[in-house]
Amino acid sequence: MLNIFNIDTIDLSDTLPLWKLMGGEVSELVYAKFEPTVILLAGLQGVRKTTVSAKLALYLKKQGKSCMLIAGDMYRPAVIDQLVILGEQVDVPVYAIGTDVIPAEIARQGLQEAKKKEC
Ligand SMILES: Nc1nc2c(ncn2[C@@H]2O[C@H](COP(=O)(O)OP(=O)(O)O)[C@@H](O)[C@H]2O)c(=O)[nH]1
Ligand SMILES: [Mg+2]
Repeated sequence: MLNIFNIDTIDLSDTLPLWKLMGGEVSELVYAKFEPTVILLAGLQGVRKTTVSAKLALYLKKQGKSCMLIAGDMYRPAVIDQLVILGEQVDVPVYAIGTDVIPAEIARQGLQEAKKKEC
């Protein structure tokens, strides 16, 4: 039986293209030459993207950066609330406009807002 909790026992050969695409190494954050820097977290459901985004925002805030979180998931309203709550906890603004707009448009509007607020 496959032990999903021990990565050493899983044959990753089938997933290699994805690993190659995403990169397997840890690297420094690269900031954009012209602000704002946009960081997109991509991954399967439950891999901690939302949690990490709030932790990352807190980390960046402590580095003296101003940042904004954008709630781009239009399919699961609860995760918008999740990000809003986490944003409150780390005291970082969250751009959320609900579930009626497609993610690309949410990102575009959120970026516009971030620029306006000089995030
Ligand atoms: N126990 C524990 N749970 C965590 C941790 N980080 C995230 N979670 C929980 O794991 C679940 C999935 O995380 P989430 O950030 O929502 O994943 P996403 O679907 O990739 O956005 C949520 O219920 C989180 O509260 C952690 O460090 N410890
Ligand atoms: Mg999420």
